This record gives sequence, structure tokens and C-alpha cells, in this order.
Amino acid sequence: MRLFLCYKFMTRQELIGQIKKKNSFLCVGLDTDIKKIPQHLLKAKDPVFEFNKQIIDATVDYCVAYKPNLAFYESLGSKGLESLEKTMEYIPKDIFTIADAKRGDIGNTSNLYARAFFEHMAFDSVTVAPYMGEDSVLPFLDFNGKWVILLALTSNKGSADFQDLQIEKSSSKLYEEVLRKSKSWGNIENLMFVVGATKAEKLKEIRKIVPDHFLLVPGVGAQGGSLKDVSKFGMNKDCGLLVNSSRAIIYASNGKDFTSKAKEESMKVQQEMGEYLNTYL
Ligand code: OMP
Repeated sequence: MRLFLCYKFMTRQELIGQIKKKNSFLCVGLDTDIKKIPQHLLKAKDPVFEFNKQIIDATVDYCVAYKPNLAFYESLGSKGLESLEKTMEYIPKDIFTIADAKRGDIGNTSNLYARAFFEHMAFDSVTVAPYMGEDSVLPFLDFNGKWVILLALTSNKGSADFQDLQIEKSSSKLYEEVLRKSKSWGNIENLMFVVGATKAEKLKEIRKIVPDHFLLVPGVGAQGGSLKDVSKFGMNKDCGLLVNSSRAIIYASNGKDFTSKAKEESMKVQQEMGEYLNTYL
């Protein structure tokens, strides 16, 4: 087990600075599936880390954030966690990092999840599910400079099962109530919300509830969400968006040219983002 000695964090202003500098609000999802990485990498000592390292080298100029999804690492047991720890050490410190873990539990347990991601692995942020309520989220917000990214309206079809439920005697949906209530748990310096790119048409209304917060928007690329609509309806005066793409970038090719294809793909997204920053900011 590797021990991290640095407690790292990134402020809202620093994140906005990176977006302006790179003309990009791209988050590359490091959803590294050992079954999908190019065959020739399987000879490496740590194929998952080797893949991530090369993907980071290829895309770092075009993105402002990386989001490893914990499932891909946990599914490999302790070896997978070691690959994740090495990946976290490799990511440059001026890049925002998101532990996509969708955690949340009773207070003392949430506190330990937070220590795992913020202290042990030096992530800047973690995705958290709101279902267990305020006391399951606050322990994550106790960590100076760190961010909670709370699930609001997710990109999948099943989001309709609960998130879209109409609240009785109110004109609100459940996800709107989640946004309204939870925004007072933190502030725009430590709390973001997840809204799926496949739900871009809802962003206009969502911005009325949370005009200034950053939104993490997954679902462009493989899930078919529109970057243009997300930018048009979701951007605020500070950009306020981190748009994630995982498979469309990291598996743009599964051959020896996977790095040049990932570079091409991330550059393409970054250029489109540059246009929208000019148009909508
Ligand atoms: P691609 O569809 O390959 O771009 O990957 C999307 C990534 O974003 C995966 O890691 C998902 O777990 C994550 N995600 C969603 O796809 N939809 C959501 O609503 C929320 C997330 C997330 O929290 O990041």
C-alpha cells in the first residue's frame, strides 16, 4: 500500500483559471477496463497504470480534469487500487481530480470514505449520492479545500425511476428538491452537482436553482449527449461546467495507435469547447 504525504486541493478560482488557460472544460474519464486496453500493454508490469499514464500524456494538454471511476479499479482487487494510487501520483497537480465513487453513508462511515479519497489518495473531489441526506454528505465537506460532487439528475434511463418523481403538492421533481435543499449544505467553493449530458434540455431550469455552482456533466461521446446543448443551456459566467467523456476518448482505438487517437479525439472536443466558450461565456 502506498502512502500519500501531500494534501492537495484546487480552489474554484484555480479551476476557472485552468479552464481559461486551456480553453477547455473537458474531463477525461479514466474508466480503464483491463479487457478493453490494447493487447500489447498486457505485457507491462502494471497494464492499467501503463494505459492511464499514456492516456494522460496524450490528453493532458486538452483537458482540465481526470475522473477515474472506482469500479474499474476495485474490480481488480488490491492490484487495481495500486494502479489507481500510481495514477493519482502521476496526474499533474494543476489538474482537477474526481474520484467517481458515488459514496454516502451514516456520518462516521462517510468520514472514512472521505479520508480514503482526500487524504490517502489526494483526490480534489468525490461523487456522492444524496439519498441518505445531509448528515451523510456533510462529513465530506469537512475537508478543507475539497469538493463534493452530488448526484442530481443522472444520465441513465433509470434516473426517471426516482429523480423525476413529482413531489406531492409541489411543482418540483425530486431532483429539483435535491438541488434546492442540498445547495445550503455547502457553497460554490466546495459543492458541485452531476447533471447528465443526456438531460441537457433540463439545464435551463436547473440553472435557475443553482446559477453559480459548477456542474459535472457526463454523457457526451459514448452516451450521445450534445456538447453544444450542454454548453448553450448549462454555461454560466465562469463557465461552470466540467464535461466528462470516457470511452469515446480512451478507447478511440484499441491498437498501437491508441494514444494518437485519444489525443485527436480530446483535441477535437477541446476545439469545440473553445468555440462554445467564445459564444456562450
Ligand atoms: P462514458 O459514457 O464512457 O463517457 O462514461 C461516463 C462516465 O461518467 C462513467 O464513469 C459513469 O459512471 C459516469 N457517470 C455517468 O455516465 N452518468 C451520470 O449521471 C453520472 C456519472 C458520474 O457520476 O460521473
